[in-house]
Amino acid sequence: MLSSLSSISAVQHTHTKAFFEALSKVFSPDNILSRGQQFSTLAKNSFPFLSRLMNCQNFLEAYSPSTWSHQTPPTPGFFAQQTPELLPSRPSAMGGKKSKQPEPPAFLDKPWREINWDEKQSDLQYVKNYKPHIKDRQLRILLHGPVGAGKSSFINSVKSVLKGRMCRVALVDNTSHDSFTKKYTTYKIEKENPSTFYPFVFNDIMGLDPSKGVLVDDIKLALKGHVKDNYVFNPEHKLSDGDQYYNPEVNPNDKVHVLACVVPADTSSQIEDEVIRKVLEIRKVARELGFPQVAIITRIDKACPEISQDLKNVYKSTYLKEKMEQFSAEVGIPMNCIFPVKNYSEEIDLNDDVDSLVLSPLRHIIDFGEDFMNHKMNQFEGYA
Ligand SMILES: Nc1nc2c(ncn2[C@@H]2O[C@H](COP(=O)(O)OP(=O)(O)OP(=O)(O)O)[C@@H](O)[C@H]2O)c(=O)[nH]1
Ligand SMILES: [Mg+2]
Repeated sequence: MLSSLSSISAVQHTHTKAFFEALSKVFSPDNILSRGQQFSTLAKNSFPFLSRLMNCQNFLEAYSPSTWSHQTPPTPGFFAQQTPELLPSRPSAMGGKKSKQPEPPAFLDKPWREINWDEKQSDLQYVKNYKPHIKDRQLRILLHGPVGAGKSSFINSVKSVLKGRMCRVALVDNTSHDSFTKKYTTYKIEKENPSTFYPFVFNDIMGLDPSKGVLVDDIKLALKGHVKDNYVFNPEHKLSDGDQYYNPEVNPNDKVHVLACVVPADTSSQIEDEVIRKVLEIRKVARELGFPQVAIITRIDKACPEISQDLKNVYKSTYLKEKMEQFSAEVGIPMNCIFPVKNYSEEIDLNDDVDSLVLSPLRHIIDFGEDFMNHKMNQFEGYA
């Protein structure tokens, strides 16, 4: 065994992953499993270099956290078959409880995603010109996410960009102990012509909280169009058929077309594991119904001082990119459906860069929702 271990020791400097794969051949999984706890203690006590390797950064990189999620077990191989104490702690999304402290922000020379900062007008025009292919239809976009993530602020930001002036229609709160938004509310946005509206609406809901927030069952009902406006969410009881706010006769415009998960990027707004579990549950229902899903990452200015100084740094920040990748791995939303935004929060006047970042997800949401609506039309609205 010693000679085998010295040969392994030689491998450790080349690549940690390769090292552990070699090690797994020496200690067969069956043998390891049968010894379990004893083996891990023996390994830690007898081979100090092994203990060091368990904690080393190379290991984390070799077994990329981006491949981990609640649905996917850790990378197969030696460690997939080990007792939990041998596994490095799973990084948690968006600065969750278990995440390691973020490293100081670093910057890329070139942005990893292109945004044309000078094309705000064409993006704005695209949104203004949007008309659903199906006559008299409107897109319904449901926002969900942790308490204080910026759901209501995002609706205000969209409305401000489209109206060309600062708007505060959805009430926003700065304390964020409990969800400030309590009622199910549909927000329409007026066009320039009086009494005409954009053909998309936003639904704001109570925030997700480990114990007190909106119930996942109520979100499921909302997705299917069964929740009437002004319903006050009750964290104790779900809405049920027969209640005055239960909509039994759903028409196509009541149903949701795009589900947007709003999450904060800053570490001061850490997301609890229980909230992540609820997001996953909501995503599962939405996936079964075929909804397009996006994530909107807010408070990016609070997450990174360089972004706060200049929003154009948004896709140069490796810190933010890692945050997005972690969230993507945690909940399964692909990176190209995750959009960082800076909501209007302290500003009193509009800013072109803020507008550009808000328009970026909005364009995509409209495209995804339009495709979904047409697809469902072809399937005879089969998700009631
Ligand atoms: N700096 C900064 N602050 C933001 C941003 N988005 C939201 N906020 C602030 O975060 C706080 C919470 O925002 P809300 O819009 O009320 O969050 P919410 O998700 O609607 O919260 P609940 O309704 O309580 O679930 C407010 O003080 C906002 O001004 C952002 O992008 N940057
Ligand atoms: Mg709110």
